[in-house]
Amino acid sequence: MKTNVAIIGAGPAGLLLGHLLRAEGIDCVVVERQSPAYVLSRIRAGVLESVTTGLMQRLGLDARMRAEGMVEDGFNLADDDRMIRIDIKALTGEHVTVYGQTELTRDLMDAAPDRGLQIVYAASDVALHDVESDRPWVSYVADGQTHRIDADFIAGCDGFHGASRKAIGEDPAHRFERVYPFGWLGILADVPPCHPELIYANGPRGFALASMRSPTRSRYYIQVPQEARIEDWSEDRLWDELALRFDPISERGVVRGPALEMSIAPLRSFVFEKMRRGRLFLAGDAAHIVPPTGAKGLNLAASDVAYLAEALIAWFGKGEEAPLAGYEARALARIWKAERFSWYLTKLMHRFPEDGAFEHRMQRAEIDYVATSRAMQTAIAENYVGLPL
Ligand code: RFL
Ligand code: PHB
Repeated sequence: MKTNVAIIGAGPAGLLLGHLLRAEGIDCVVVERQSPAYVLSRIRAGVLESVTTGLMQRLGLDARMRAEGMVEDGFNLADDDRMIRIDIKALTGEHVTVYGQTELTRDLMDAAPDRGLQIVYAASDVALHDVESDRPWVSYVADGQTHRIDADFIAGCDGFHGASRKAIGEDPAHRFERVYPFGWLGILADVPPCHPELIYANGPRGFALASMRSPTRSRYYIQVPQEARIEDWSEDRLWDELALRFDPISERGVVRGPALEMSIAPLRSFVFEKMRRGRLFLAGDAAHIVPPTGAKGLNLAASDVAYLAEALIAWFGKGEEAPLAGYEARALARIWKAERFSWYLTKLMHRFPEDGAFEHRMQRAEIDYVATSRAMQTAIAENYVGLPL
């Protein structure tokens, strides 16, 4: 098979890139290791910046998102029993949209056949070849047969554990990493959220987040030690913990219900600064990870592919090399700022096992400063809604 751009990975980065290229008549094929059902079963992001919703709008794929997504004009930081509302609408004129990654992915998947975007699911042993030549190619195994895709370019959108970053070469000089000594235990349930807006809470029992997917579906997380195992957490134990943390500060208190999903995600900050090798480009989690505090991961994947699509469109349309040459620097400038914000909010809102009384007083002083300073709140709000492209 021959195509213009072979895209590895059908997560948000790969699917968005595929649609952006197809909208300009550029041929592409997406190769995904998992099945469609598996991809849709991963419960991840919930908060979208206008950069991300804007891309869906530009593609004309935003009808369901506009109908079902929840516009949020503010969110809350809680410190023990004090709530600080960050009025993002008043401070920035913008809002964020609560719309699950699963739903966004489904919209992109469903629209693929009509837009001529071919997606090969359940492709195993995906390998990248000759990425420094003008004719890079991808091989994979499906239905017991080895297939080959010849392309002009390869886009590595295959997440943190994918094959593309390895094909760039895992030189430690390009890796910048911080692993946090805790994870997030999350639960999704069809119960009304405890509060109309998100609450990021730093309490004596550790960090907790009250989020949602709709007025009838809640998403909660709590900080758990790095070594915590999901088997040690019954649903009842988690609901008890959430009630302890949110009943005193939320509008309605925590409503319990059967879990639709429960899982633990480790927290990591990671940037791989080499996002290009020859005709291979990385985008999204393949090149960087943020801790979920701040809700930046999916949104960064979206801004990467907006830049990459623009550069590829300029190459195919006008033969321009410069936008492709500038992709890495342009993407990294936004990535590092989102890394900084996610790291800052993680440090501000979590209990670190190595921290003593002094560090805790520093955290409290910082939160107190946020509570009383419009400048601090504006800085937080403008990062939360997303820095401009
Ligand atoms: P993905 O979504 O990991 O997709 C990569 C795809 O590549 C496939 N793949 C391969 N395909 C072929 N060959 C291989 N060798 C392959 N290896 C992997 C995978 O199966 C997969 O389908 O990366 P992408 O597209 O870059 O998207 C990134 C986002 O998924 C991620 O950044 C966000 O989910 C992060 N995130 C959040 N981001 C936000 O913007 N807002 C949030 O509110 C938010 N909350 C979260 C989050 C991530 C979380 N977890 C579980 C990590 C909350 C959590 C709990
Ligand atoms: C979510 O709803 O899953 C969510 C919201 C905000 C975050 C992270 C995750 O910062």
